[in-house]
Amino acid sequence: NNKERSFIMIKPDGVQRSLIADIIKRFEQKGYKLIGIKVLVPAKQLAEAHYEEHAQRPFFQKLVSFLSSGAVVAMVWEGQEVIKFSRNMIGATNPLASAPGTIRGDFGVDFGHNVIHGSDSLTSAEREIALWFKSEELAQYDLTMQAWTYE
Ligand code: DAT
Ligand code: MG
Repeated sequence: NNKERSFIMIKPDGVQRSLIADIIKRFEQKGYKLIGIKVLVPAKQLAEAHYEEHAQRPFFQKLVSFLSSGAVVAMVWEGQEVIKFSRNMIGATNPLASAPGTIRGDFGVDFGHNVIHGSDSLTSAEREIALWFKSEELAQYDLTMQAWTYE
């Protein structure tokens, strides 16, 4: 279904390294539709809620302070299989293991600073979108280009 939505976030390292336009360009050129976007410095509480599944992991505090250490670009992208496919575009969690051509493979070097987040399932996409966006912050509109993206 081409209404599937994923939560995609450029992390503080990606913003500081001027990768915003490059990353957005990849999603836009793929044919996905941007329906929500904002820049914010996440409060620690929001960062903790975002990564709650990792609360018991030894790297949790470091992860949360990193995410709230600077501005992030939080986005919602819509399109067919966008959750699974954007994970492929993003690449493996460890930038050293992520393939060239993926966002982490092309732009990242170290584990904690891996440039971007993308939801890993429908359940986490729904949870993360609701955590970061109010429903009125998500735009409903038609992209005429989509008649050419989808057959
Ligand atoms: P992903 O971001 O690919 O969904 P994840 O959900 O397993 O990966 O982990 C969330 C973030 O936590 C990840 O982007 C980087 C950090 N992280 C994961 N595993 C780690 C580890 N073993 N050591 C340090 N940081 C780690
Ligand atoms: Mg994850």
